[in-house]
Amino acid sequence: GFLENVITHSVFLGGKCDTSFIEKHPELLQFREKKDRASKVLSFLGDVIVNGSPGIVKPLKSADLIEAVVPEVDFTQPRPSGSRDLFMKLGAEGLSKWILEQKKLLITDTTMRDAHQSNLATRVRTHDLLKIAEPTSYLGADLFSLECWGGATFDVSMRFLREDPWQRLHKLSEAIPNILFQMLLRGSNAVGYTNYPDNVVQKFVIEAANSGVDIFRVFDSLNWTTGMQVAMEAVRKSGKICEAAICYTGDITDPKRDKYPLEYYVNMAKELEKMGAHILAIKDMAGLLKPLAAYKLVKALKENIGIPVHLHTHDTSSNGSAMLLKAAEAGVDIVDAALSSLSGLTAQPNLNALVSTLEGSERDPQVNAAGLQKLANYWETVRDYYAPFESGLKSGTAEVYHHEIPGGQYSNYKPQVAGLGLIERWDECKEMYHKVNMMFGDIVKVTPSSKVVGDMAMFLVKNNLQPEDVYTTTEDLAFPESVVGMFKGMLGQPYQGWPEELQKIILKGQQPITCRPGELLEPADFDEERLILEEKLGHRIDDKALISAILYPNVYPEFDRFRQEYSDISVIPTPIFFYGLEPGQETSIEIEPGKTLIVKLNAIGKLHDDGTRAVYFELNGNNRSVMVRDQS
Ligand code: 3PY
Ligand code: ZN
Repeated sequence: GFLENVITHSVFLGGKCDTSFIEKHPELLQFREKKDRASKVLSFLGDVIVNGSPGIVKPLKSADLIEAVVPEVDFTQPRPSGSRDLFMKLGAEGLSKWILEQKKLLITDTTMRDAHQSNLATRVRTHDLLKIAEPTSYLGADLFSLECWGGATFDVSMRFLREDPWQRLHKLSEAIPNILFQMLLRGSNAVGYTNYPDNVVQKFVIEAANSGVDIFRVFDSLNWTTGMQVAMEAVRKSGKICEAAICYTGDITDPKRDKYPLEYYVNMAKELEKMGAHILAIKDMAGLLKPLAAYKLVKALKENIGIPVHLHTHDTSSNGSAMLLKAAEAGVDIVDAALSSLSGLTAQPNLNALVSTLEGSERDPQVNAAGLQKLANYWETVRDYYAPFESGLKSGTAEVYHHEIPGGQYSNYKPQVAGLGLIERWDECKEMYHKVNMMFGDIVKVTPSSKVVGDMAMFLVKNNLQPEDVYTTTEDLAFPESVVGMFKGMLGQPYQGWPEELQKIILKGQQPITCRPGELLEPADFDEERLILEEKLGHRIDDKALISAILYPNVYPEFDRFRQEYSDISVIPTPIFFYGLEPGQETSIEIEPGKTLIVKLNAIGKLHDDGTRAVYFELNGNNRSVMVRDQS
């Protein structure tokens, strides 16, 4: 044990130890009980069976959920060539030209990222993605791209699903080598909620490019192009496709909402083209772009820039399909949509319906409609597994034009409100979101600026305050940290600046910055950070893990500890992962190719005085039990 601990220690492996190494590292003398993979998986299952899954108040019964049918595909046939093959041949510039030459409307499928981020709080697991990955590479081969990474998926996969986002990306790209992979990158905020040093953003892009991302949709949460520079340059340098986004807010057809008129977006688009974008994205994160406005905007952009236009929206109002149709009429090159069963509500409009609508028209997307229906059928069953994460919205709502909550935030804001015990004041919280936006000067709201608006709204509701009270109260208000940071300039600068009086009140004498926050942040010392982390974790880590830990310094170590204790649990089928087993129920878990555990729950033991219970299983026919701490 001792020797093994020494020779597997990160410092020892790093070759940087002298003779004092053993004295300085008392942890070498602590022997961890070595558990095999199967025991770790059983420990995890035991915990879910006794304590449930974190955040799920009303669990389902896994036995009631049926296994999703994976469509039959003849894998002996060669894989159809797709957009990624084209990109390999043409490069980024060549692909951009090719897009402009297409008459057909190109389609990005967001099912694997934004659709479930928006409708299911980002909870879709790698297990369900991987099962449909290979069929997708055949049946969806005519799609322009698959959005399958970035946004909140990075955070949620480690924090809640306990799985490695890099592994998800890598495995998906192995299974789908022919279709372009697209990710959402929050500019200087990478895939987090705060500004990171430039070299962290650069390294993140390099690793993501190496792991399978082809198109990086880069945006800034305040539409501050300065904040997009580093990320855009890093993408261009990696040889991948730089898609720069203008975030759409307000309403260009409403003369009363004149802060962001048509020219504002056209100017921003021209600037992004100059900055080296291969594709321009219209990022309508809340679904505020109305059909007639879309026609105007797309027409104007097509007239003023020479790169393709890619339109992203959310169907919160249920006007999404009409909007896409008008945009297609105006000449938009690519649109985002989601497979029908995960579409609509706060997610993207219905992809299959869009395809049918355009069939036979000038903009016929020329995709395999029957194949895409089979994929949608798979997701229809899978969606049931995630029922506790649904937003509760049952229909589209025009109210979104008023509150302007982004689709990806809606299914997150609601549980946050509930977590503060304010759910019976949900309507007030939505209204307050609107009021806070106006108070902040009518800003672009998208992660992370949207989160700040949400934080402030919840703060005011919780404290029974109205925005006016902030100016008049004699009380010393402890504003949320995110609000102070944003007004300090840590997310960059909003169009036309911050309201000055409010900024003074929030900053309480602190001086705001107006430069790029990245300029003030020390570059990360990757070697140093790696050493610190490896010592803390007690094992070596690769570059991707290092990036995860730098982006999420609190989440990553906890995720790592979890994985040490329970192993890689992304292999467990989703119903079992969330809801466990009932006594007598059996499941099979393929822990690695060809190695399957047949697990049956026999019984749950009585509560012991020390707060633990035994959980009795049958593992591949042998009796096994694990002790679990009962948290109830
Ligand atoms: C994200 O940043 O996660 C978004 O989806 C923004 O719309
Ligand atoms: Zn979105």
